Amino acid sequence: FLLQPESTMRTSAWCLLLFGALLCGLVAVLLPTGGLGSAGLTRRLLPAYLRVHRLVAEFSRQLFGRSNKEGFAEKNAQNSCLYFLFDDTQLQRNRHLSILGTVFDVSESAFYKPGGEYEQFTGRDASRNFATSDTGAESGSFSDNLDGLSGAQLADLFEWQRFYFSKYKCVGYSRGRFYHPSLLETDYLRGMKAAADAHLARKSQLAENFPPCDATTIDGKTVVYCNGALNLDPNNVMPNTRYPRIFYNKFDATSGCACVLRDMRSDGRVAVYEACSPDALQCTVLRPPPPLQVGQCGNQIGSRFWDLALREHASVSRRGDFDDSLGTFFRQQPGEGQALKARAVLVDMEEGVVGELLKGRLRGVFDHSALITDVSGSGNNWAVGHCEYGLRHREALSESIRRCAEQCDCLQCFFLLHSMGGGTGSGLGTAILQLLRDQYPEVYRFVTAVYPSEDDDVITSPYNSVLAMRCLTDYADCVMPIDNACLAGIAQRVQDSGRTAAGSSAAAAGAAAVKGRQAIRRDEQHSGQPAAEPHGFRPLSPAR
Ligand SMILES: Nc1nc2c(ncn2[C@@H]2O[C@H](COP(=O)(O)OP(=O)(O)OP(=O)(O)O)[C@@H](O)[C@H]2O)c(=O)[nH]1
Ligand SMILES: [Mg+2]
Repeated sequence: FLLQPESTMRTSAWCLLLFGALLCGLVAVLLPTGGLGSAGLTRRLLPAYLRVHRLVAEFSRQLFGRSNKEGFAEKNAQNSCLYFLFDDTQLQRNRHLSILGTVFDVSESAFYKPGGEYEQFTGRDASRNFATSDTGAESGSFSDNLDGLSGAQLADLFEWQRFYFSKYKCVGYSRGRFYHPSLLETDYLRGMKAAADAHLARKSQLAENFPPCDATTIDGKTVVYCNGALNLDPNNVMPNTRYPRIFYNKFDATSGCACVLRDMRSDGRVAVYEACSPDALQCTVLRPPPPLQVGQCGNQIGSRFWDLALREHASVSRRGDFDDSLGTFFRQQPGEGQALKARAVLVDMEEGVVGELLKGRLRGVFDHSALITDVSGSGNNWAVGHCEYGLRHREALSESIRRCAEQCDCLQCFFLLHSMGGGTGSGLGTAILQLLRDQYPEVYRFVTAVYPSEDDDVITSPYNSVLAMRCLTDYADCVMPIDNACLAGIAQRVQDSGRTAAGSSAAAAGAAAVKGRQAIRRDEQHSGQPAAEPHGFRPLSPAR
């Protein structure tokens, strides 16, 4: 060891030698007096060993002019990890959390105590769950297998690890996939690190060429701009002046506003905003009309959409800024706090589902003036929804739709989401389509209709579907039918593949998307604000 060329090995060898001498001295002095019980021996001696190692590492660095490059020594010098090697039983017994093979003592945090919200992460290495934002609450699966994960997911995972370093004491390493028994990193861990680094390098290159635009709301409209100020003179430009463009980022599969230099304006990845001059330094974003969610099914699927949209945005815009992509689906309420409001019309003829939405986590997001409800529902009867409620609520529906339509800049289509099996979705949904046809004949009507499965529990669903289909034929311009049986099958398959945890990255991403957890917000990581929970979601607030 003493002759090893690697400074890490040499340092450790020297360290062990010195520590051994120290230990002998201690034992010689303390054992006869009964000063050290054997149970606490290792625990008491470890900090001393760590201190000796640091001293020797520093001495070695000064002497040989080299820093420790490899594996654990560098990490320890930076993060003060203890040199403990944990096996699975020890991890479980101590209720420690392992991420990428690094073990943290989370026992002091209420979140990880028995009954705590994140108890499930203790006693194991659930690195894959961190990377895929799967808390395991639904899937019940935990794994440290990172095969098939994307660079972005791996980069996220290493960020999680930094988070734990910043908040909890690192007490050692878990043996297995990420660390050899010698405490050196495995090739597997190095490969994952390299993939994450490559991702970050590409991402920072992209961020340099396509920095995000600033955005603000002027007269209720979203305006995107570059160069840090509004109302700049487009005739007085400098070589570093940037122009707002829609940027299609294939790398992250996202799109949004990016500021590009003059000679990058013809890049294939960018496009001019509709109704905005190519030389403009700011553009008003044209907002599409809001979706109309009708009935229980429409509102339940819709609510997951809003949830997912917010989480996706949170994962892309780490500061949670209000930008043009958020402006597509949300608007900022004028006044104090500038609350975010979903641009949706919620319709249901019973109060239950909408009431739940208004009590849930997204309660602040829905605009109460865009809710239309009744008390008793349509009783799974197309005719009640279509004829009775269609007539009774025609005025309110018309008014609500008009208000939403006025807030959008390019009224090209309406988008309706409902089931074909229930009374409200099929009956009132198609009555709304008829109303749109009458009042906005020039505007396209797109419908996503959920068709009942073979084992549907609504006995009248075949009748409702047939009656509604006739209306769709007459009033809709485009229908995207969704087979509920297929939907359930996909969800099941994705969940199963998530359970084995070694599924493909696509499956994992799909699982997270179905669960609506694609983008877990790292509250404490990014905000500097106190947050309620490390794995939870920041309370929604606008323009942060
Ligand atoms: N995929 C999916 N299908 C749903 C959901 N909720 C209900 N459905 C389906 O929708 C059909 C029943 O329609 P609902 O939307 O519950 O009924 P409704 O439109 O509220 O009508 P009424 O209850 O009669 O007033 C059945 O085929 C259900 O399987 C859901 O959350 N997801
Ligand atoms: Mg209902």
